[in-house]
Amino acid sequence: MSVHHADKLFQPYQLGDLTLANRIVMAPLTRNRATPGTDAPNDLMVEYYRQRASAGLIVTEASQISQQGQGYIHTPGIYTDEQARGWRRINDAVHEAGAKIFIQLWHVGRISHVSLQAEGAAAVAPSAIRANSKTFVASGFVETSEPRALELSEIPGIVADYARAAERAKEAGFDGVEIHAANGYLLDQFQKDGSNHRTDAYGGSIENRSRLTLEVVDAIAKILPPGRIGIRLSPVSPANDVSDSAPQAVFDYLVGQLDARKLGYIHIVEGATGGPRDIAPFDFAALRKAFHGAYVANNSYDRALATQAVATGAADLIAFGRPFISNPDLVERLRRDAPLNALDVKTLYGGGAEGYTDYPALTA
Ligand code: 8OZ
Repeated sequence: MSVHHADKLFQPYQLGDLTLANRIVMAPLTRNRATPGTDAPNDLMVEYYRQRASAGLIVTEASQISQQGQGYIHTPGIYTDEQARGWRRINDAVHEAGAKIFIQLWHVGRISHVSLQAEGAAAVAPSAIRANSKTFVASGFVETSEPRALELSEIPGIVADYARAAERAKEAGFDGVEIHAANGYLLDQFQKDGSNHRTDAYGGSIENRSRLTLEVVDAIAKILPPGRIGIRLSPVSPANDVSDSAPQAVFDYLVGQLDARKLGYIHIVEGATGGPRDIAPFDFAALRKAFHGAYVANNSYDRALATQAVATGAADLIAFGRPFISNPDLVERLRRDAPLNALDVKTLYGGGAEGYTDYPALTA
C-alpha cells in the first residue's frame, strides 16, 4: 500500500460539529485499573489516556452506569461525583493533547457476579438464563452468577441510570458518550433472542427487543445533542454467550431507527469480538448504507485493511483496540509504517503501571 494511499487515514474528519485530527479511534478497552473501593479514575489512568491522545477520538473503557451495571473488578464507574471528578482530569489531559473523548456507558446485565452486586444480589437480565461465560472478581476468573429477570417496573429505573450517567459525563467534560450495546451485555442481551425470552413489550418481536436500546438512546438524547451520541453494536459476535436466529433483520431494523434519531456514529464490531472477522455471514455494508452518520469499523484491523476501508468508503473511522494497548503512539507508527510493540496478555486486566503506561513510544 503506497504512503499516498494511506494518507486519508491521517486526515482530519468532521464528526458532526467535532473536528477529529485523524480517522483513527482508540477502541474501548477494559483494563481494570480504577481505584479500589471507589472505582474512580486515578493518576495512572490520566497518564494512560494522555499517552494515547494522538488518536482522533478516544472511546474510554466501558464504564458502569450503576453498581448493578458492574460485572468485573476495578472497572471505572460514572455514577458518583468522585468518579466524575476523576474523569474530568482525564478529559482535561486528553483535550490538552488534542484528542476528542467519548465515554462508553455500560450495564453488564447478566455478565456479573454476586460479589460485585450490592448485598450479594443477583445480577439482572432480560430473562433468568445464566450466560456460559466468565468474569473476573477479587478471587480471579469465575463463572458468571445466575441472573434474575428484570421486572417490567424496573426498566424505567435502568433507563434513568443511563440518563444520569450521561448527565455526569457531560458535566465531567466528555465530548460525547458511546452506548455499549455490544458484546453480550445488557442491551445486547435484550436485542438477541438467545438471551431474551420475555413475553412483554421488551421481548418477542424485533421491535420489542430493540425497545430498551432505543429508550436509552432517547433518554440520553434529552441530555446531549444526537451528534454527540455513538453506539457500539456486535451483530454476530458470540461474545458472552449471546446469539440471535436472524441478526441481519435485528440490526437492519435497529440501525434504521438509530439513523432516524441522527446519532453521530455507529461503531460496529465486524465478526467475533477479538476473533475471526468471518464468523458468520453478515452484510455490514447494508448497515453502513442505512446510516447517514459516521461508520466506525472495528475488529482486527491492521494498517492495510484500515487504509483500504477508509479509501473505499466502507468506513469513515477505524477503531483499533489491542494495538493501542501496546503502542501509545499507534498513530505515528501507522503513519511511518513502523513495527508495533507486542502485547503482553498477562497485564491486560488489572495491576499497575506494568503493561499499562510503560509500553515505549518510538522516540523513547
Ligand atoms: C474484556 C474484558 C472485560 C470486559 C467488552 C467490556 O468486551 C468488554 C470487556 C472486554 O465489551
